[in-house]
Amino acid sequence: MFAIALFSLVLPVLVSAHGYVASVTIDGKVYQGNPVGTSPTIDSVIRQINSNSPVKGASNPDLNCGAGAQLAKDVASANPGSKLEVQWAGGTSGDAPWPHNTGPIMHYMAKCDGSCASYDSANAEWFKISEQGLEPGTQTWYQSQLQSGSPATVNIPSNLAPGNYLVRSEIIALQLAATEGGAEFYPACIQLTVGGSQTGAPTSSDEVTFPGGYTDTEAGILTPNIYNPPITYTFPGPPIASFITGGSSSSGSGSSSSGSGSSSSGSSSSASPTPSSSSISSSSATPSSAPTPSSAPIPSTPANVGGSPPSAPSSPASSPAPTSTATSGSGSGTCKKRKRSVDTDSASAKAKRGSKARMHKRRLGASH
Ligand SMILES: [Cu+2]
Repeated sequence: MFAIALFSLVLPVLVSAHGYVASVTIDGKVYQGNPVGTSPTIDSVIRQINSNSPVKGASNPDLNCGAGAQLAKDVASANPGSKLEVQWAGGTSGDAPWPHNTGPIMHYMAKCDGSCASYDSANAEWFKISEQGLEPGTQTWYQSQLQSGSPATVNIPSNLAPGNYLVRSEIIALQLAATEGGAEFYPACIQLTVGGSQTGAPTSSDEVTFPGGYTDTEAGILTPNIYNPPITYTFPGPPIASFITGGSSSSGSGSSSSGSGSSSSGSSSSASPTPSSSSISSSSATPSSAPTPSSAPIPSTPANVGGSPPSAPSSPASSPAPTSTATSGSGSGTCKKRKRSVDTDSASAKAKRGSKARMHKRRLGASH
């Protein structure tokens, strides 16, 4: 009896260290975030959260921009093709590395109604711009690179129309996701103004709300075989917006394929099917390794995000960044590290498509 009690006391501790976005670097300029749950001292572009614990449950309002997310004071300038390096950190003050290594990293964007500094994103229409799962040909998740201090990297779509946008960076940690409700969501929002004169925009079938875009039981969130290789990982949520992937039939009309595997993202071949497997990190910072799915027609428009190097404009090199205390790779994450011998097959059979996501749209309380 006592032994059991003790055990249950100890176990939660092992998985209790989590994290947040400590800073973001946009075309080389660093923007710091405020530490979790503190009185903000920086006019940041990153919406501050009040807990670094994971958001649990697909209908949780905090799935939008993170736990108790607050509007941020500033907005960062970016352009089509701009490179964002999102520095996920462990703990609450940016001094430890990201603690988890199992599960996808995804990025979404949504247009703000007016300035993002005053925009309540509870009903924002999010479209996916990138998704990264297992590194092609390996048994390693891209997420594991964050443990060594690398940022999650994503490019603003090179053909995105100008405007005010939020970028929603999301990590899902799946170490407990063999059980329904076990998936840990870590969303974070960054406020941007995107310049340029491109015209790319999502269609309504590309868009979802958060909550609304996920269910607790869909593939990629409920993952009974997460430690039972080989894994064929299916990303949750909508496919990458069609204007990014080239508008080819890949993401279809969004109406024809709910639930089915979609012809498009070359389901389970070996290479990562989406053109979005930008290097998170380490090696080359430039995302130039996107494998083009052989099956999919080559889009005339370069498939941005991690795809071909953006025709990017020179970054508006303006004032120097605030301090640049990006998290270093040192420190000690305390989260229990589960085994990470997930088998290859980075292929992701895309199961859900736009129409389904659309269906889930609904209003679920407000929170930023
Ligand atoms: Cu954690």
